[in-house]
Amino acid sequence: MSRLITRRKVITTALTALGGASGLAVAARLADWYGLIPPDHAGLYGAGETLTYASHRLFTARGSRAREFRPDQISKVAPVNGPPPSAFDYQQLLRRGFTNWRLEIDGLVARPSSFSLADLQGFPVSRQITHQACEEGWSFIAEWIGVPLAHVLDVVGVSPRARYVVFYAYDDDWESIDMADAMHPQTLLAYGMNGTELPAPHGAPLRLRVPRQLGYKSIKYLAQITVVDSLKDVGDGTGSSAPGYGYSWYAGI
Ligand SMILES: Nc1nc2c(c(=O)[nH]1)N[C@H]1C(S)=C(S)[C@@H](COP(=O)(O)O)O[C@H]1N2
Ligand SMILES: [Mo]
Repeated sequence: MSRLITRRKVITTALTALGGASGLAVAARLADWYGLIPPDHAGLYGAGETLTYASHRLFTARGSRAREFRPDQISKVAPVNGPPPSAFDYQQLLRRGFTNWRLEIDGLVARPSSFSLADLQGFPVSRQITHQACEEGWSFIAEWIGVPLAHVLDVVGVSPRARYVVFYAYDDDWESIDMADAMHPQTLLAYGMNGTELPAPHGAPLRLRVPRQLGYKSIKYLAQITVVDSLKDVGDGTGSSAPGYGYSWYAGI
């Protein structure tokens, strides 16, 4: 018997097996129907990513939560990915303790705004002890302190047309998440970590925490947030810097 199995055959077989087991085949059709097509669907992960994204959104209980841990489970060591930006404007903000830093929020919002760190710290405080898993294979548990992104979006008044929230950082990294993740109670704009202010290498003065997705979605060194109805005309249209490095836009876990 020939051992030569085409790639197509392997993929079809795998999808059929998964589809039979968990309704993913149905998800493929529903994804199209409900517009649950990730922005980088034409890329490396294509159909596989569409199926994962659609099945998470269609079949996972609305608002399901990432696991939270006890204080004694916080990791002794928290590795870093992506050192603080070397750009002069960031280094100057850092030297001045971020007193001049502002988070700009624009796009499909009723009240485009500019928040200082003190403004954000004046909003309701949310704490979570969650696991951050890097796609490169390491992870750690830490406590994150911040304001739910949903609260900030409510303050600026998000348009009903909004479908994605886009994030820009001082090191040119950019990311986006859909409204389901943006409004999720565990999605934070974090300014604190393990009981202190956010250390510079972990994203000072403000980072995103999306504990239901892999580490790279939790973008650090935030500068600007833009609310959009489509990612087609944003950057290269793939929704994030991740696809450029071979990773998928949707990194749900
Ligand atoms: N702006 C920015 N955000 C970033 C990165 C980066 O290089 N730049 N790296 C990402 C990756 S790949 C991971 S795993 C996490 C790591 O967070 P940490 O450095 O606090 O451990 O940050 C993410 N956020
Ligand atoms: Mo990562």
